[in-house]
Amino acid sequence: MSFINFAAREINCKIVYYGAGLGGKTTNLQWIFDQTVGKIGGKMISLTTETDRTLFFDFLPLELGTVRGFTTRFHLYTVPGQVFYDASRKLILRGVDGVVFVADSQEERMDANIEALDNMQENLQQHKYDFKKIPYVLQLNKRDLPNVVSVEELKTTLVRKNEPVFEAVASRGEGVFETLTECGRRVLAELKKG
Ligand SMILES: Nc1nc2c(ncn2[C@@H]2O[C@H](COP(=O)(O)OP(=O)(O)OP(=O)(O)O)[C@@H](O)[C@H]2O)c(=O)[nH]1
Ligand SMILES: [Mg+2]
Repeated sequence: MSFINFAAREINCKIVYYGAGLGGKTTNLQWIFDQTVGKIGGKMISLTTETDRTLFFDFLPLELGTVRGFTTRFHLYTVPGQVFYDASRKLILRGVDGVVFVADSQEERMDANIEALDNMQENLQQHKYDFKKIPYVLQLNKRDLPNVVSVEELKTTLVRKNEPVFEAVASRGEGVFETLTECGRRVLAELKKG
């Protein structure tokens, strides 16, 4: 649920990057951050465990456009992908306006992708979201690796509604802004309806 700050004439929206462990969610955010607010001295909050993986969330305010004279500010979060952090994932989905699912294109991560997708839908449902209606984008990441599943096969397995699909190499920034912009565009379209 977007939060409107009338005094500042700002609409705050929350986009959550979801997906299995090590799929590249944090890498997406890091790239966006480095190209935007990082350049002007902004801060990204990243809590990590000893093994340097997301424990809680990354946070990134980013302005993408206006709705009826209000500035829109996007807050980007990633969930921890490791299976045992389900409580954190559930918490981070609270108040979400749009979701990006980052799939790992590698053959050996297919089961993990499917498990994470099911888990995402389950957690959205627990927050009473209608998955059919929520702004949602699928990213097929790690397209640079040798052992990847074909895009067609990934689509057959991972597409859950009529969502847009983007190929990406997040570590090189490829497809990163395309993914975010489309999700942001869908969130704004939803806001304009309401
Ligand atoms: N080759 C390749 N490596 C990538 C790509 N994107 C991310 N990586 C690497 O994959 C590893 C995991 O990336 P993260 O962004 O930390 O993954 P995550 O989804 O945030 O993982 P969790 O926080 O554990 O859920 C890192 O070593 C990244 O550099 C990519 O497109 N290609
Ligand atoms: Mg991470």
